[in-house]
Amino acid sequence: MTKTITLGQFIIEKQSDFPYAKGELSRLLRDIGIAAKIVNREVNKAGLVDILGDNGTTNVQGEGQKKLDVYADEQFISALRSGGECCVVASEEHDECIFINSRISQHAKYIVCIDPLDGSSNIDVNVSVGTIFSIYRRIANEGPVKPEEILQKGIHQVAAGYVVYGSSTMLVYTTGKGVNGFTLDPSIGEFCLSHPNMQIPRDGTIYSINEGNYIKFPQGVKDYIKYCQVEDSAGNRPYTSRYIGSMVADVHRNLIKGGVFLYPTTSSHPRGKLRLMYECNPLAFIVEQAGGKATDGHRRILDIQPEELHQRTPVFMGSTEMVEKVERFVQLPAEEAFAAGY
Ligand code: AHM
Ligand code: MG
Repeated sequence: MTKTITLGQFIIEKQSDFPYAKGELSRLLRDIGIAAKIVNREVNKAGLVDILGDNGTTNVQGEGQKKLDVYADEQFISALRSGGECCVVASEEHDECIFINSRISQHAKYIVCIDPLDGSSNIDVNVSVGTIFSIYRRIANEGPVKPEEILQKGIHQVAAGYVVYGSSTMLVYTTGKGVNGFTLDPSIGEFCLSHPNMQIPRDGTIYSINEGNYIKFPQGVKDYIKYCQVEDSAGNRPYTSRYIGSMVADVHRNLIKGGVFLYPTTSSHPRGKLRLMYECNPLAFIVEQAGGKATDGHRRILDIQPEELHQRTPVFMGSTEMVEKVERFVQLPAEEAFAAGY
């Protein structure tokens, strides 16, 4: 019989990867894991209780919030607050950062950026949603947290992860030493190691994009879509199109099967739609750690200097070969790209 390794056990085992670590990051990850289980319980019974529907408030992007977004946000913030290892939380659901000023967190070293419930338009229809988180270490050791400590580039993440609430619930995370996935076993209420050392295939045949926005895409992206649809048996084209509309679920599938996820600039979102700090950076860190690539078409996502908390960015992430091909289409005029056989 194979031995079951729970998330808690795994985190403790891996603490020795960081000789200087005193267990704070491990406790932080454990706190996030516990909050994820609580949110999972509510997401699972979303169809049963009167928790569905608009909450009547809007978030900073002016989008309608669902009640479960609010619930998830409260659960994660409360877990981080009571855990004592986090000094600042930046959440998609709040205009400003939340500074945690409690007695137990006065020496807290970590900053957490989180999208508590991503893809929330899918809740009402029983389709996968997710949580995305990103963890930074403070630059200073003491004193009030400065804006530059929060607006760090993605390359400075010390850990990142996501939870996908799907046909099963999984938590996937990295601390910069590979990617590991845990599936929630509801019978024991524990995340158990199910996907050790996840590696994204170098190439793939799945492209994930909201093609309904085709008319609004930059020419290079339109050309790439056409490239995906052209018949070429040697190159396994036409490719398969898969778009769930929950970034976590789309990226998770591509991580396992190989593929590329695209959310480019559009004429209605000229800076892209997805957020750098708590959607693109953490998923880019995971995709890179699994051997893939994440760019905005020109720059590595993790190298972008954030200027504001809710900054948006275009994003192309997934299997290295596919992302590099997208980049060539985005960077070259169409005729040149086709002439070059991209
Ligand atoms: P949300 O944070 O408001 O849920 O929006 C983010 C989601 C992503 O999960 C998903 O990839 C994207 O928005 C879908 O957007 P669209 O409906 O424009 O395709
Ligand atoms: Mg989101």
